[in-house]
Amino acid sequence: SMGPPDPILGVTEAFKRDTNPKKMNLGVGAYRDDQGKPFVLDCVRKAEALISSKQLDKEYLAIGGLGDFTKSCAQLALGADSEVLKSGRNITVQTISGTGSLRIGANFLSRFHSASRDVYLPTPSWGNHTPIFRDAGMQLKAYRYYDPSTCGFDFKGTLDDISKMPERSVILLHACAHNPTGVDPKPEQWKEIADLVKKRDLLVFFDMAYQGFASGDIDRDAWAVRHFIEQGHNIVLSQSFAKNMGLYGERVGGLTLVCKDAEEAKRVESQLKILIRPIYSNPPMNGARIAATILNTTELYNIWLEEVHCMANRIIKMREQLAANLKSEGSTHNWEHVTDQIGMFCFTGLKPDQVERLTKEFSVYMTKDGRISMAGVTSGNVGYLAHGIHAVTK
Ligand SMILES: Cc1ncc(COP(=O)(O)O)c(C=O)c1O
Ligand SMILES: *[C@@H]1O[C@H](CO)[C@@H](O)[C@H](O)[C@H]1NC(C)=O
Ligand SMILES: CC(=O)N[C@H]1CO[C@H](CO)[C@@H](O)[C@@H]1O
Repeated sequence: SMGPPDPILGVTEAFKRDTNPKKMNLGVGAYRDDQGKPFVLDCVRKAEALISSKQLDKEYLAIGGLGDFTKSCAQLALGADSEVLKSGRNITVQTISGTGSLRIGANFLSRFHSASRDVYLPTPSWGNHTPIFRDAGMQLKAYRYYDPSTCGFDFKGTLDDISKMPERSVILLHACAHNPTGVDPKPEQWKEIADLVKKRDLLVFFDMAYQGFASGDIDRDAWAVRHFIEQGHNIVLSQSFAKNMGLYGERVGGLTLVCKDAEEAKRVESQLKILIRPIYSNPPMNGARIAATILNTTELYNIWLEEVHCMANRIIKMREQLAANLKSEGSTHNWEHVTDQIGMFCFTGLKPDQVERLTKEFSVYMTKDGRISMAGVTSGNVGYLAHGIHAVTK
């Protein structure tokens, strides 16, 4: 029988059919420059030129991927002076971007985490988390995360729900720039969450798809991940380079497991290889070469830091302009959450009927939950967007 279309990609289809010259696609989460054009980072172009000049071969990579890449990938997340890396109790495999890394991680837990197959997702979470874990054979559970009444973090609800999770369950946490809400815990709140998670003896699966994209600072955005590790949590970590290097279609990611010791890391590595081999044998090399070159070449690395900072800043600026324009349109609602939230997405709080009107009357395309991709907002269209939002929320 015919399956239903993908909810997010369906938004893009409808957008393409619309002939209104003012139309806006705020559905898909891909960065655009202030002209609304896809953006290829300068450090990526330079890395490509460097790679091309070396005339490298196209032999298969190892099952776990490119060694230069996995090494730099783990260092980026954990910090170069991480105790975990120094003691060798880490294992990182290159994966097919964040999705592939979540799925390999989910398959691994489904096969080996015999203590529990329950995985707790925040409500709401990235739409793909549910089928990823379900198809891997995990049992889906939920914990409170977002408070619709404040468009902010439901800290009490989160703590209450964690305190009731059966011991040794798996909990999925968004490391930064929570998708779809843009709502992150503050460091003090992360500390309490880490303590409670420890008390419940839960296994933490961090999804870090936006390192650098939230604050513009890669270390600040990795704070929660590093804090949990310092507190003795042996985490599972998914990383994606889709957003922070703009390598969407190259499919570059990493899956890291922090183990009890180097010996356990070796055993985990052996099983990850056994798991990956019958799925895709070995990962693609081009994007991993690009990312590894950037991460391992001082000049390109510094350009990258600057570019991540610029992308994050443009989004932060658009949030400010959207809130200011709503005010000057005469909206009397509280739009503070627009600037409080962080990362690629803004959870506007618009109701489904308001979203429908915004699409029908203003050709502004977004997901039904009221999420807009701030990356699709520019200085040229932010006024039009504010006008439309005000019109449907008066
Ligand atoms: C929370 C979250 N996790 C993972 C991903 C994975 O994306 P990709 O597979 O393109 O790296 C995304 C992308 O939108 C995301 O928002
Ligand atoms: C652990 O990290 C170190 C330092 O980054 C790296 O050299 C090593 O290859 C990693 N180990 C595994 C098994 O990935
Ligand atoms: C700038 C940088 O990170 N260089 C590193 C690239 O990789 C080699 C080999 O792993 C290191 O020795 C360099 O320090």
